[in-house]
Amino acid sequence: MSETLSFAQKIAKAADFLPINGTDYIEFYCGNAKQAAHYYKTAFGFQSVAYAGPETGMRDRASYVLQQGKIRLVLTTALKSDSPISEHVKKHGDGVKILALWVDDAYSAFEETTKRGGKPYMEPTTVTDEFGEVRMSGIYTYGETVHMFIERKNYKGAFLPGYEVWESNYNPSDCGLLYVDHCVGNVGWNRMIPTVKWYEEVMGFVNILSFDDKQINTEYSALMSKVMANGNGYAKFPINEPAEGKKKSQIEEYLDFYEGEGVQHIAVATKDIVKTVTDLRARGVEFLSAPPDAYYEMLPERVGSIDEDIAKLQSLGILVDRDEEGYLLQIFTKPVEDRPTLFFEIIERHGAQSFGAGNFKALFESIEREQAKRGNL
Ligand code: TYF
Ligand code: FE
Repeated sequence: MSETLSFAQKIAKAADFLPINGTDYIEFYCGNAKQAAHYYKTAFGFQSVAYAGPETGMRDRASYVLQQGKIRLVLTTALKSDSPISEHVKKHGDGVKILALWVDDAYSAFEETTKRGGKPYMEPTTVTDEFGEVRMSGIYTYGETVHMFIERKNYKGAFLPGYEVWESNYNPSDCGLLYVDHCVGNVGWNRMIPTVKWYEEVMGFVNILSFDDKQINTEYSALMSKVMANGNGYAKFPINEPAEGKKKSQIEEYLDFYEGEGVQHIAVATKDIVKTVTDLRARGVEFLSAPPDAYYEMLPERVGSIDEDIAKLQSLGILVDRDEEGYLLQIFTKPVEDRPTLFFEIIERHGAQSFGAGNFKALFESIEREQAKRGNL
């Protein structure tokens, strides 16, 4: 690695034409949003927040808004086959359509990014109801994925104008998930350089970490990865590109089954990963298999002293890594759909600002075991 600057020094070099306060919401286009919402409540501990559909005057779709900590998910389904939502689901299966960013000025966000080459998805629009005003706009990023820019003045409604409060009598408890740490995109062959350039030029982001295929090459799972971040580090978008390996890269498997570029994983933070993962497992969330015993035997030597009990981490399959600034704990779910596409990462940071490079070998071998079961290696 060529890093001589700290993470903080690197992001300080980001441009300031697009101030971002964090992730506003992540919207999935799915085949059956009603059931998907039930899954994210039951399995992941999200809470019912808002609803839009025919009952609220939205004729062509139904959207369920869920929240846990600061993480807001929107699950949207089309009500007719003749809909861009249906087209999206037909091609990609259930997946992330929108990574929405909370900005101070949605009009200037659109202006600044489109004049630098961003492709418009939604012209700046002001929407109002009795609870106030929200301004929004959007541009395309990789594949058919979109970055929406959401400006909430003093909006007091449940989510956005058009949505009603969703009062549900089914409210499973939360699992301690707090905020979106990062969202990873998979791009096609030779698409890394233009995608990194796009985040630099259009969004003003900086590249804070890079891994090439020589650093990330298990037996089969060859890939390259570059992390793009904005100026305060609240928006972090790692980008993966497949690389040639002995067999099919996990990124290629994704591209084949998503039928294009898209969001590969959403990393969500917790302050107590042992409790969160214990809860999630009890609720039926499936995680990648734990690395071999040798991984945990080597841990004290590799990461030094940590607050958690290693035997406990091992029994849950939680991975550990360390960088100059501290350590992190992480674990990955299996894909949450039938297509081997989107999955989740649960992460707990103790100072470390990196992404678990020391776990790549163990992690990717675990991913390959799943790829082999699917016959896609
Ligand atoms: O976000 C990251 O970089 C880590 C590791 O296909 C990772 O979570 C990288 C690539 C990948 C799966 C996980
Ligand atoms: Fe990650």
